[in-house]
Amino acid sequence: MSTAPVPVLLPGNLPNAQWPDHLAPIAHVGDHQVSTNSEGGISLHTPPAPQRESRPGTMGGEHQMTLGVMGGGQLGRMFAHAAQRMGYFTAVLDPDASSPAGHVSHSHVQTDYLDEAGLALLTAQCDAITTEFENVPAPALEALAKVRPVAPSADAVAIAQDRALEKAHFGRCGVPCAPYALIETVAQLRAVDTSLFPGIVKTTRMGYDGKGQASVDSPTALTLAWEHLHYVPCVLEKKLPLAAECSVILARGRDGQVVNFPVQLNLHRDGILAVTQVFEGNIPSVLAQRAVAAAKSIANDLNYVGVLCVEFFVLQEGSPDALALGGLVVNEIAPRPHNSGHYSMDACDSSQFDLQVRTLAGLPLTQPRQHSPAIMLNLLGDLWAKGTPAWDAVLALPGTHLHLYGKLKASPGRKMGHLNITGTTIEATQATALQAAQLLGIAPWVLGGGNLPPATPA
Ligand code: AIR
Repeated sequence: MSTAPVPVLLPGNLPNAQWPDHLAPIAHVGDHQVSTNSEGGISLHTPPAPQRESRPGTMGGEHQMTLGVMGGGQLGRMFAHAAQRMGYFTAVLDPDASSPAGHVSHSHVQTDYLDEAGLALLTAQCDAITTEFENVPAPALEALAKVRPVAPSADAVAIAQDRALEKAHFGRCGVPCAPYALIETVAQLRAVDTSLFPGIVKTTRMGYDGKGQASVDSPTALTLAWEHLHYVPCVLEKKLPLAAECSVILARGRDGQVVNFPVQLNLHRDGILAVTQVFEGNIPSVLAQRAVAAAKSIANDLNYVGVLCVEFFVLQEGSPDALALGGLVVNEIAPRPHNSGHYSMDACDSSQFDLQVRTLAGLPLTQPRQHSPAIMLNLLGDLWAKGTPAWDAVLALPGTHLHLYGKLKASPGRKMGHLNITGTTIEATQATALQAAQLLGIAPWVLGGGNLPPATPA
């Protein structure tokens, strides 16, 4: 979708933004005009701008400047924190009354993502809007984009929401992914090439953190798995011999400028990210360069604006698949900051959330610099099984940075927070991280992942 040029959201340069007379912690959906167009899309007519109080100490100066986010989970919360640090007001749309981002924002529009009155209220409050969850329906972003700058665009999010579209995009960019087959019909199911077994069947839509996936080793298992997945469109991906998983997070501005974080080495357990290690030499530099180049081409070809994460599989050296595919294949993209980039909050001079704010507001981007080796441990709900974890003991370790998301309920596999560990050397960082893990009951890992050449200190 083409949008009008967007002004930089700086003091004295404010588009037609609005904010209710009195800030309330929860903004209720008010009496706003909304209508549905003939194609079933959503049209929003925002009310006229009320007079807004001048707050010279905030971003916007004479006007209050508000950045909005669709989705109120932890990623929205960390975006809100970063935005507020720079003097923006924040507004969140999320159906959950106790959403982590809703709790810390100036406004929480508590409606469904497709609720027209809720979307109208969000646009009335915000100068620009982003998203923190790729499962936010693309039509909602399209409707918002008719009235306000939205980044990333609904088109880019729609591609990231659908594994089939995503893989087609990788193909267009010339970035290899695992061999796969699309399964939308019984005929396609029957025609699956047996070279794809053993494989993983994944729903094309609405999956994250290992949800909507099953391992299958035969056509019979695939048929059963598809039945289990209620015959929704799926892809079957060949299981490749993996040495490791890694990701690249970049930020791309409206002018096409791209900056990136260093490659993150990721360890998943039960389909959920467990540990991220980021330091010089965490993966061989030739693969790191290839991953960064691939991520940039994926973002450029989408004309992407915002923070993008691209996840990769590193293949076992010398395996036939590695020889055929070049050692590294792209797995998927996330059109938002990513769990594997949380270390940037404590180990880099700009975090991924700082860059999300900058891309949304049209502020300049500078290449982030990592100043310390870092290891991130995900704090999943399982750690709360026997009560509150021993934070005091963990925080007594040097270079530990605790981030808790304020979720009211801990359940197994649910991301409740993360612990960043920074240090002066890779070895010291690893030693502290292992101590913290032991205190928390997180299983240890091998520095650098074990299947890659050992890390080489900078
Ligand atoms: N999220 C988005 N895609 C993947 C993940 N993990 C984040 C977003 C979303 C939140 O996880 O911040 O709002 C949902 O977490 P939960 O624990 O409520 O399922």
